[in-house]
Amino acid sequence: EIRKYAPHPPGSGALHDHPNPLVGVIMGSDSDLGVMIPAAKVLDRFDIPYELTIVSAHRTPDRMVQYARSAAARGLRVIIAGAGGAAHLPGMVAAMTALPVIGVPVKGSSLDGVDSLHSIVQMPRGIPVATVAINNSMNAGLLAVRVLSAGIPRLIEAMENFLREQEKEVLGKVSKLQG
Ligand code: RP5
Repeated sequence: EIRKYAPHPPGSGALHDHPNPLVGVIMGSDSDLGVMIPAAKVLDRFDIPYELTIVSAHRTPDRMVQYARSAAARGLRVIIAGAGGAAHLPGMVAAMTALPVIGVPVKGSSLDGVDSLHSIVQMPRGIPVATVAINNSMNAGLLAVRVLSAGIPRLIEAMENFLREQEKEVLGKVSKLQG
């Protein structure tokens, strides 16, 4: 059963924003926050409890190990991990948990984020990381909802509604253009 989410100000940086989070939204640095907020907004929209925090693979390696190793036992079901540069966070976390990990390549100041994309998407065999487009944490949130929705009619219905709304919005623009 998917528990209801009690709203909180996203970006509070707390390790446990909700007592029973199902999704862990982590990022390598506070400089990634702006890119990662859309993932949190999607989870808000679908009433999914989540936590949002900073876990740096290279600056806080012990925290990363502790986070990944304890994630499943704490009740998380999906982890969304955003990182820029040599973006090893999603892969390292995936190596230390059996949970599905969705990686968000964050566009840094150099190389247009292609470095992050390659770091995340090119995981060697055995350790999968689902990778979304550069800076597209909204899709990471939507994918997390889809992962969670297996066997949960409320979530499947909510996703179908979302798709219909999106379609309606585009068709509205088509009619407007055509006058
Ligand atoms: C990575 O290095 C972070 O994910 C961030 O995208 C990048 C730059 O971090 P800061 O130097 O801005 O903290 O760890």
